[in-house]
Formats: sequence, structure tokens, C-alpha cells
Amino acid sequence: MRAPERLEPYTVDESGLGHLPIDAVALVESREEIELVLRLAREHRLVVTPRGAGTGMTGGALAARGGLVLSTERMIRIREIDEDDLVAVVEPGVVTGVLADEAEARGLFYPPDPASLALSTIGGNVAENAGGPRAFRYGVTRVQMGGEVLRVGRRTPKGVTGYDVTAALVGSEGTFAVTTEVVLRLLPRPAAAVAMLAVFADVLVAGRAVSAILKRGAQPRALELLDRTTIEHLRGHTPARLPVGAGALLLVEIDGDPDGLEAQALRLADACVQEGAIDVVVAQSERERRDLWETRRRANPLLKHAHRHKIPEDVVVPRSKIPALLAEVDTIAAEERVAMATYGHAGDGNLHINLLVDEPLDEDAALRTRVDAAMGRIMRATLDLGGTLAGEHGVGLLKMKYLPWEQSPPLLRVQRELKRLFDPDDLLNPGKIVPAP
Ligand code: 2HG
Ligand code: ZN
Repeated sequence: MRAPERLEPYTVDESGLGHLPIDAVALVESREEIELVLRLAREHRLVVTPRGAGTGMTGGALAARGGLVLSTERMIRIREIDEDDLVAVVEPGVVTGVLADEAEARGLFYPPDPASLALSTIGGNVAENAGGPRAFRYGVTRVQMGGEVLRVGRRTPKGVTGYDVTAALVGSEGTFAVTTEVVLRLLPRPAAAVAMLAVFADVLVAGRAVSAILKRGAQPRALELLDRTTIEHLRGHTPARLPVGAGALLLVEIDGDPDGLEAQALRLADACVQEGAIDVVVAQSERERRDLWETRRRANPLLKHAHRHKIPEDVVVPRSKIPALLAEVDTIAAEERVAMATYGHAGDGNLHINLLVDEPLDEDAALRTRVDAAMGRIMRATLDLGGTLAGEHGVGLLKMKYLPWEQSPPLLRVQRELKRLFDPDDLLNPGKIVPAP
């Protein structure tokens, strides 16, 4: 389709990078149609940007060089859920939460839970290595096997045949290939889960508590941190009531057999108190537990709603360095006079530091300079602490210029060569991830 008003939704994502113009959208419904589009694109030298639901945070689905957007939103079939071998075979447009519910209805479990799970699709999750709170226990999105034309990976739990091409494809942000079908591993559904909120007066104490709690042997499936600014944005707009006066919260969840779970919850609550929590509130019902997670998932939309610009960071540091990073973020925010809200997957050392700006950035050069300086300083601090610049949002357009700060010239060269191997004409989502030399 080409009508301008119908193209508009395909020119934007959740990165805050604004609208990038495109020429047309192809709404494909099958693998054959994807093949056809890609063949025509090659013949006519047309640039193609694959797209799932457009919930990405770094511009992976934005068409950096215009051209055609290839949307897989209509490929929504769950082809198979194999309850014996614990695998699901799905089309790329299947919504993450739909697959999770479908698995749950059969006593199974699809762990990845990006905050956007009600909208985001499996194809996009695979392209971006989407994570979420449960990535702490279960890891970010990985697949066992890719498309039909180039079928990589395996359906078995184990297998080492050849190079790990699957690993190169997953997280390639639509720059190597378009996913036509995905095989995902499922798990048996944990019998029960308990969630609790540990309340801290100070975010640095909460940050220190993260590694201390884990060192005590607790094995939660999610361990999230929310700072004061985030809490104040959530308050009054979410199903769960948030404790008044909290300087920071840790949202912790354990799962397993109901028998042992209560004792485990008590030990965990005790560990939080030992490590400085002033209070611990345990969800008393499944409803309260779900409300806590719904509350957590609203952080991104509510912050976005409250500010003209919300520039998301997705850095990761070794857990023990979380307090150092948080302290540095406070210093940077004060010195550059840029407001920030920090929350995220602290168990993984993965923090979303969001720069919040209320004035129009493109009309104020001095403000732009301060925001850029703040971003750069957060990246530098992360790398100085032994961290990495992207935990689960990909590199896309937003982080591209920082990649050479983290990765050596030989490593960047290898990645450019991989891109050439998969896409010799540079037609597939060009201008992303690895900057030109
Ligand atoms: C989350 O964890 C998402 O809520 C969005 O990854 C993060 O708003 C963000 O920066
Ligand atoms: Zn996240």
C-alpha cells in the first residue's frame, strides 16, 4: 500500500527518533510472499526494512534509507505447539503475549516477557533479542531454528553441527534476513509464583542490595529496580498501590513448587531486610502479583506520556557495579541538568536510564548539547565499569555511533563482513548497527 495516511504508522517506533519517511508497505501473509518481495527488491534495487509491531526502542524497524517496509503483522499463525518435545513453531507476526497465553493454557511456559508483550511480535523479539524481567532466570529471546529458505539451527535440545549461524541471525535486527518461521523452546509451566516489593529509602542501598541478595543464595526469576523518579511517575496511574516515601523499590519474583515457595519467600524477604530494605510487601494473591507486573510494565508508557522526549538507555554493568553506575548517573544528571528516571532488570545488571526532556530538543542547540553529553557520559561510565551498551533493545540507529566505543576495529570489521555475506547489495535494513568505517 502507498496511501500517505496509511504509511504513517510504519514510519515511527518507540525509540523517540521521530518519523522516518518510507515509500510503501508490503503486508505479507506467507513465506512465499516474503520471498517474492525480496526477489523484486533485489531486481529493482529497492531497500527493504522488515518490521514487526514497531515497539522497538532503538530504531531497528525505522527505514533509515526509506524504501519499502516489509511488515509481518499478518503472519499470526501458531503452527504447532509440541507438548512432548516442548517446542512451538510460529509465524513471525504472532504477538508475544498471545503465544505466552497459548502455552500457559496447555500447562507450558514461554518465558520472555518484554514490557511490550501485549503488542510486540515474535519476529521482532527474535530480531532484537528481546528480554524482559524474566530474562534474568530464563535469558533473552533465542531461537532454535530460523526460516525455510535458509533453515538454520535445530529442533533438538542439544546439537553442535557446524557454526552457530542461528546465533548470528538472532539479534541481527532485520539486517541479515527476514524471519518466516521460528521454532522456540517452551518449558513446563512453574506451579506457582510469588512476587514482593522491597522498599528502600535510598537507590544506592537498593543497588547494593541486588548482588548481596543473590550472593545469599536466593534464585529469583526476576529482580527489578525502580528509582524514585520512576515510582513518582507511576504513582496513582497503576493497579498496584506504591509505598509512600520510597526512594527505590526492588520487585522480586520467585517461582516453583508451592510447597517450598513460602519458606523461600520468607528467606528472600529476610535477605532484603538484612540488606537494607525498610519494608517488604508480599503480593497476597495472584491478582496482586499480576497488578505488580502490570504496574512495572507501565513505566515506559507513563514516562513517555509525561515528557516531550524520553530517550531510553539500555546499558548493562556487572551487578556489583550497579551502585557505582547509579551514583555516576546522579552526578551526570546534576552536572548536565538533564532529568533522568532509572529502572530495569537489575538482576541482570541491565538498567534503563531514561533522559527526560520537556523542551523541544530541535529548537535549542544548548539543550541538545547537554543531552548528548549526558548520553555519552552514561555510555562511557558503563564501559569504564566493565559493562556493555545494549542489554535487550538492540543497537538500531540510536546506539550505532557508540558501538566503536565498545568494540574494537577488528570486531567491527568482522561484523561488516558478516553483513556483506548475508546481504551483498546492502538492501536489507541498511544503515543500522555497525557504522560505516
Ligand atoms: C522495559 O523494561 C522496557 O520496561 C522499556 O524494556 C524500557 O522504557 C524503557 O527504556
Ligand atoms: Zn526492559
